[in-house]
Amino acid sequence: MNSPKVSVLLQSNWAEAGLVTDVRRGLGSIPRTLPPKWLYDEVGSQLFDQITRLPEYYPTECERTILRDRAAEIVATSRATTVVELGSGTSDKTRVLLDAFAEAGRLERFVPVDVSEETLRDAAIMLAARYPDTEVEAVVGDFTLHLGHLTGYRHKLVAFLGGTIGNLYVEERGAFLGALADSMDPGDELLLGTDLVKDADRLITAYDDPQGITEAFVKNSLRVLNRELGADFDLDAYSYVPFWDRHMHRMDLRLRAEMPQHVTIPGARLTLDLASGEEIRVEISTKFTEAQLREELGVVGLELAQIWTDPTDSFAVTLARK
Ligand code: AVJ
Repeated sequence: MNSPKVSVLLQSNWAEAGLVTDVRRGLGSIPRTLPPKWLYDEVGSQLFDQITRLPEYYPTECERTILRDRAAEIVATSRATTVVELGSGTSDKTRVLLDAFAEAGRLERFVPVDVSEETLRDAAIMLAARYPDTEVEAVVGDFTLHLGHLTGYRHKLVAFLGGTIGNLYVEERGAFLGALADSMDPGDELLLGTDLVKDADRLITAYDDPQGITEAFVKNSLRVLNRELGADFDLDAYSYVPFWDRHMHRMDLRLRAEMPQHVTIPGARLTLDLASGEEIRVEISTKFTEAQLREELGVVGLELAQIWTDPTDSFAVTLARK
């Protein structure tokens, strides 16, 4: 039996402490923001899963297509023997890639990294059984905090898929890429999934589905605060405002108070007075061009080796090397 190893780097109070800090910092100042990582509680993860199956939401399917059709090419272009996956979840989409590495006899080690210990343990057991010759070393960690712990592997490819990098604000993205590059040795590689700039209609439709699933997903952030911090947000008092910021190349998903709101958030020792029309920024989803990718990776010393897109040129998977 191939047993996975699981290391826990997160402290048990990670979520509680992090949420309070983020809420005090983000909601306590103007413009009011809430980091998107708190969208993914049980309900939020289920809603996101539904989003990925909406006909309007193209990114998941496009990335899956690229990984399926190009897995062998990606493996042939890469020189890695260890695959690290950041925000791995169930590693569902990654499996076709891992299969191709294993088939080529190149999957010595797989290191899935995720904040959700339960999901990760289940995934690690499944993956160890699927790849009997591979060491599965799961890490329960936050990829914004624990990149420094991933330096011990030689010849690694760090996969960061799903377009999650697009959720970081520009400064956060620069800091993240810098820390990531620092955690890599010369020759190590990054496999990055990013959504691409495209016409506004298609983008807005992908984030404003007629069934209202995306709206429910974004509004769930307030429900998380009500439950975890004893807040008293009235969800019906907010409307969902998704818009395309064409200067920043990003979808900007907000909640707007339609009437003045007095909100108490006891768990964060915070009270808010929102004016009528005031907005809370819940999530951005940045879209890239090839030139932008090349530039931002270049700044941190990563050279773009190859970029694969789906047949509709909607989404990109990029291999870069240090
Ligand atoms: C999973 C974070 C990449 O930005 O498209 C989908 C999240 N938010 N619909 C994205 C999301 C609203 C998604 N990411």
